[in-house]
Amino acid sequence: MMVCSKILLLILGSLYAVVVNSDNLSQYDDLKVIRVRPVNHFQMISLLDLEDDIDFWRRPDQINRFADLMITPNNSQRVMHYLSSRNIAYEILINNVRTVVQNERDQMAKTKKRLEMLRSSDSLRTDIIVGFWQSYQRYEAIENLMNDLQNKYPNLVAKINFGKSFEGRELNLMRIGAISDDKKPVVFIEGGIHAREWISPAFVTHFANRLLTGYENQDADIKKLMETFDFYIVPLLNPDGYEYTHTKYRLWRKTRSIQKSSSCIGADPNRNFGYEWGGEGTSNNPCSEIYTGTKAFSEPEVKAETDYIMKHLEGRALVYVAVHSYGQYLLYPWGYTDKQTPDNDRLDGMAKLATDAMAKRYQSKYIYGMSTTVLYAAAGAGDDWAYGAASIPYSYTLELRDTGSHGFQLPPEQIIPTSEEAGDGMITMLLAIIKNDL
Ligand code: 0X9
Ligand code: ZN
Repeated sequence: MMVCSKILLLILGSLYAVVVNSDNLSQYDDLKVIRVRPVNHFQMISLLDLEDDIDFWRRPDQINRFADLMITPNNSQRVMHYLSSRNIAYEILINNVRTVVQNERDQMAKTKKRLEMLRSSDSLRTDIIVGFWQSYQRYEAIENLMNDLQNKYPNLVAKINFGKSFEGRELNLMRIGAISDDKKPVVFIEGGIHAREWISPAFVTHFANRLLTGYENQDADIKKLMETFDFYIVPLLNPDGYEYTHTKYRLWRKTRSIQKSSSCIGADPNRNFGYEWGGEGTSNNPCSEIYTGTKAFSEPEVKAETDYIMKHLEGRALVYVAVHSYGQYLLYPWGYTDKQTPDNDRLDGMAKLATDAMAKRYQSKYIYGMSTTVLYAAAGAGDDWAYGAASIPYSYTLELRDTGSHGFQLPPEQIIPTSEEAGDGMITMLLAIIKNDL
């Protein structure tokens, strides 16, 4: 009897583990990412026709420019046939997404072990913060980092709540800057709007820490930035989606809002801003990865951020940078039309300086330019809203590493180098803005 109930407990226990740990690796089995390059208008339109059913890791937009799409065992035959009947050539970028997810997990587990060992050794206790960027962190750890930084640098950091996510998580940002009697111009940095782009919150928090340690160590450039600007840094704008990528499905992009009209979940928060909402490069199909949401600002995360900027930072915000991945681009408006903004030369000049700086440390090549020219048209994104509606003159989208070999699953050992080079670009650009404008 005793043995029977033990066995029953064991069975129930393993069943529980399967249910709870539903981010089963087998769901990534034989998912492939292929790269296609449309060479004429017909091929381009044919690819765009696939958009509502297929997860485009990089959207097709222009002839001769590549697009990356993820195909599943269910649709691969159909897609291959579709491509070959239209003479669209492809190459395999990731042969099995499962392997990439598995590698990422293994590496994160190893780092976790190493850090646990470090934690137990007293002498190294103070260096623990360094471990934060050796792996990708969960929502709670990011929250704790903000608390730790605020406690460590009470005169330089304030953690500020600006709303709640759809599932009720707190949305917090850090205000960072040297104390000043004057109202300083603001640099607003938005991280983690797309759930699966894990390098974004990692870089943004690394940059916050770089500002603080640089100021503490009297680094002249950083001192200048900290005395000139107030930084408002949102590490994770889409915590619901982000947590979902850690627990259920690594490749989730959107928010997690429940839709009245569909069983599909979430909207693309970077199609949900109220500037040219619903224009080019968006979808009104709730199942699409680029779903606009039911109306502009329908997503509480986007609403909270934009309300905060309008209410507290209007007229002061000088720079807005939305941090994404992947592709290595520094983009500026417009993203909804191929017309240039009146500030094109200024935006372009700063982007050139930043990308030159980003190449210095590790020779990483970042392409810069207007969104619609170098990438694709996508309306309702944060950068267009910041420039067009909030009148923030320097508005950018930074797409971090890599150029496709790992895509969203950038290996954790690249967190620090990526953050270092991106930080170099930010610092150079902000110093140039001070020289030019203030
Ligand atoms: O499509 C997006 O939202 C961004 N790329 S991502 O692969 N991270 O999803 C690019 C947005 C560029 N800005 C505009 N189109 N306005
Ligand atoms: Zn993104």
